[in-house]
Amino acid sequence: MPTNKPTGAQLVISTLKALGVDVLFGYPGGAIMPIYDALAGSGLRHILVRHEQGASFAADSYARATGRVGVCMATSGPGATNLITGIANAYMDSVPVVFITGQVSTHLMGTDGFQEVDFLGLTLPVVKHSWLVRDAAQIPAILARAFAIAKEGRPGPVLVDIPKDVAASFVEASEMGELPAWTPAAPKAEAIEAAKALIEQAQKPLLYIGGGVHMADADAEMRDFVERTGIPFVSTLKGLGTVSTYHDLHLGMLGMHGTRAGNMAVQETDLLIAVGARFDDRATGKLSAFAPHAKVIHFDIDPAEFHKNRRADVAILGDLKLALPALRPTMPDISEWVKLNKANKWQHRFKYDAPGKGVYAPALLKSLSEKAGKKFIVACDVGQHQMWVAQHCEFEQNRAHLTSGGSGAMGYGLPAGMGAKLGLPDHHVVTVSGDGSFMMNIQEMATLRRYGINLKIVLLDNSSLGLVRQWQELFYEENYSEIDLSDNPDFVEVAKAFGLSAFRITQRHEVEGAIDRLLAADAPTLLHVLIDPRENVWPLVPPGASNAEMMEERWDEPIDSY
Ligand SMILES: Cc1ncc(C[n+]2csc(CCOP(=O)(O)OP(=O)(O)O)c2C)c(N)n1
Repeated sequence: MPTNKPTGAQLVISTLKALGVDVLFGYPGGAIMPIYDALAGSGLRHILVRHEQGASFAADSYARATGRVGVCMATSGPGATNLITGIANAYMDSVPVVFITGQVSTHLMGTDGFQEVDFLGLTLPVVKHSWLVRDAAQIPAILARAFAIAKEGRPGPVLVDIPKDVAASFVEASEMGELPAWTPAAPKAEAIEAAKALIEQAQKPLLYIGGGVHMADADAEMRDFVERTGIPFVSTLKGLGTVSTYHDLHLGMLGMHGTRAGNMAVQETDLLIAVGARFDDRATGKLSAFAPHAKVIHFDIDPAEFHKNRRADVAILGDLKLALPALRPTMPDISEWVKLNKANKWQHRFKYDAPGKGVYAPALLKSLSEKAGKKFIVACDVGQHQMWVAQHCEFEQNRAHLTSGGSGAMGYGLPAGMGAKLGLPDHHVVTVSGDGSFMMNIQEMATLRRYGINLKIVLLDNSSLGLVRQWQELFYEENYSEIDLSDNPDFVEVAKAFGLSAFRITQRHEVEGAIDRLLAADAPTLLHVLIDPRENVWPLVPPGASNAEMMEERWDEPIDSY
């Protein structure tokens, strides 16, 4: 019966518009039909992916790249469960994404109805907050709250599960009302004073910068702090680019595949200043041997992070935008310490003169980041190529390095590149992937083609699950178990079949021309690079060892054709 009253589904769409959403990622199905019905012709830009996992990763990277809340929709049952990896990914890396899922109608819930799954229950450990909506009139308020919760404090994924009958029901028009304001905690003056005293007594202070800094939008404050104090810094995987990686005082990434200079500094420091970092095991190595001589100052927005892995001498809870400028120590003389670190950085710099004529992936990535310039954004997959990107690409700005850090989810790279390019169309967005990871969401090439998303893909193909192969080589006595991908399809032909441009290189002398051609292309393009399957990531801290016990680079005899 025609009525002027809106449906719950219409309220979903009108609220998303009112919240300023400009693009969302999704895939329709039975239980979410009313919402897709309301979406058609609404003016909201929806990207129809080819697999829900692609939508979840794309929404995540859109949020990381732009600083806005990502939005993702899927239907109940298998549509929703296909999102779980992406939800966990956003949770582990504290990314603000609102997931809207259809649910079976309320009278079918609990009956094992068609495409029914208790999605609220399934996702409980990996969401910041979730709702099962029972009253359509509440949709505007719930969505507004969901957006606010996703962003405030420590960001994270929020789920709104909407049964089909609730979405289809007519309600009195309701409004989302005022977006609830959230004021981040201001740091306590005593904590700032205590931190100041520790810095003023330190001889070898070191900053340990994590992904939380750019989540707090405190890059400018962080950069200012580095300039004011002259304290050398190491970055976590997610902290890369927060302060330019070109900076003189940057000692590189720390941890398992960190730089020698960075890890040596952590071993030596007498005051470790952790900013928006969580003492993750990939960064710390053996915890008991991590920064063994250091007192610790820990800045975080999430009190649960304090003393979780490492006891802090001073814990500063609150907004980094306030806390960093408030901390104004009179710096002691640390010039010898700075000199030592710069010398280590120079002495242990990466070398790119690998033997042979084949493509040396680290050199290719270094060249790629140089040629792409300041507006370079890279989205990685997971594996050796991911670690090479972290080691060899330079990042001038935050939000430029998009990687599945906490969860380490293969398949992230291609949809992540897509989401970032949609968010920041005037940047050079490049996905760097491995042959194993690429296959996990290869179908999203069709999405690139459909929407003309000008993403560039560098596929580093070693015909194997390289990082696993490396571990089997080094720690399982070369017992290679289920890592062979030598029967990969012809990726150039596959990409062409999806409607992309694609070309291949196999030799080192082809690298420069190929990167120029890739970056200049005005359509989504794949560069397929064959690399030595025996190449390893160096240096490496073996599992269970301390960061002081890094294994050093070694090069095999070259293989010049693969
Ligand atoms: C979804 C998922 N499954 C399994 C793993 C375990 N894993 C980590 S790295 C890796 C190999 C990655 O191979 P590839 O994408 O080819 O990259 P490469 O290491 O060769 O550069 C695997 C299987 C993972 N991180 N994610």
